[in-house]
Amino acid sequence: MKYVAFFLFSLIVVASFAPASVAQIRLNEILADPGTDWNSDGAIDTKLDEWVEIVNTGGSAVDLSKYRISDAAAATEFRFALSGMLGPGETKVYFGSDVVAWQAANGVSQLGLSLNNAGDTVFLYEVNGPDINTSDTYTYAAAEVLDDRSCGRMPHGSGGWVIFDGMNPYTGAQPPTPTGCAPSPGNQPNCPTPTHSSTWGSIKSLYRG
Ligand SMILES: [Ca+2]
Ligand SMILES: [Ca+2]
Ligand SMILES: [Ca+2]
Repeated sequence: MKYVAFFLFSLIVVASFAPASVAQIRLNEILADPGTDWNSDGAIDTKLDEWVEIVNTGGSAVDLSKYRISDAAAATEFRFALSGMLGPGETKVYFGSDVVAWQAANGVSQLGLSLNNAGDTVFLYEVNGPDINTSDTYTYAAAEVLDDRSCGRMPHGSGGWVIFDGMNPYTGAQPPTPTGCAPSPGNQPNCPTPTHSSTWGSIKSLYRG
């Protein structure tokens, strides 16, 4: 009986600390180890071609000027202050080059997004006066990001985190799930069409020998 009471008490404690609702602006995709000219400036750069995609999952436009992106736990060390409006269902991509330009204009160290290839945590903060809330955060491992893999939500905006490994297939067993979809800055996941290879194989076998 004592254990049942403790279990129920634990449930109440967990429930009371659960977030009241999912944040409207969420992290949606992260590419930390670029081997491609993702920002289309004519050069491949380990800092400038990193990117983070956010999405507005709500039904109304949001003023992004309260939001900050950081790879450090302290919001005071944020890398980038967002600006502009984001409409319902819309995504926005911030390349390392966008972040460096903001850092140069604001007189802070031009470190870009500083997404560590060996694993890192990305924070999306919402600042309301003295209150700093974590709107969303994601911690990735090296396998999720190495050599033009990205990690992100699937389904787009609403789902859990998966690996978009279409450019560099992941065959290991470490979660999250590899999808075969290519990284998709500013878009829905770019996934291959199923080929039904087993069906084709069984058709070919009819004409063998
Ligand atoms: Ca990196
Ligand atoms: Ca580039
Ligand atoms: Ca995307």
